[in-house]
Amino acid sequence: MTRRILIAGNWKMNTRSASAVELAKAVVAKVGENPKVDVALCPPSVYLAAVADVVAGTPVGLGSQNVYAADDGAYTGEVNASMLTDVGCRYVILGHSERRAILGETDAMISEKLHAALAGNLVPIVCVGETLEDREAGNTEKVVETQIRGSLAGLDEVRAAGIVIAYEPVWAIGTGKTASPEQAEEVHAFLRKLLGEIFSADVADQIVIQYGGSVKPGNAKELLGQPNIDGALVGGAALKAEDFIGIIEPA
Ligand code: G2H
Repeated sequence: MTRRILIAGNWKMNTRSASAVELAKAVVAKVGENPKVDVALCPPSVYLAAVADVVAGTPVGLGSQNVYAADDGAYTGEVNASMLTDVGCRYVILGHSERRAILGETDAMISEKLHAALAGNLVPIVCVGETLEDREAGNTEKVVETQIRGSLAGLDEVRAAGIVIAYEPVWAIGTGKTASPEQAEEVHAFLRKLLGEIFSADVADQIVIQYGGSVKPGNAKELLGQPNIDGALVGGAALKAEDFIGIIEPA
């Protein structure tokens, strides 16, 4: 098993140029030169270049929160994978539940983005997760399976081994309610088994599956201690360097 923990900060639509640079500098300084885990920062796209300057030559990776699945052309307002690698991105978050819910992203759209990201040498972080309604109706596994099968459609085994999945139960996002380590592990184990069925057990064993949803210093260690939880996608707690570091250090 070669999985390495990945802690990624999803800054969502927060910060300004000065605070983005300040936050990135504080994280870089605390992470040091030889972290035990992989670390990435995903600022708003307008600040990618500024944060890229800060993380260049350090172990901290850069990620985008979205990508458009087309080559250059008449797509007003959009940014493609080639542009993201050009400014120094290594990762791209795809299908975050906020984009699914607010911007109407579907599994088919996420699958197109996934293929564009991989063609552009980006590591996709594909988000899946159920709503409270889904969970209470006993549909968690069915919902995440549909999202996984749809979002990863057409993906081959070789490329699958290099992707990242983020399990983010919608009811735990920004609500302060975290899935218990047991609740999260149950879904992560299901996802690993599902990935084994779609690809192979060997590929499933290599795929990093992050947990996301109100991760903070106080709950990270226990979550990350679960056998199938390989990292965290962190929102609110990634906006304060000391909180973000408090998640990375014990990981
Ligand atoms: C889930 C997470 C980051 P938060 O959206 O992707 O945000 O940690 O604020 O729940």
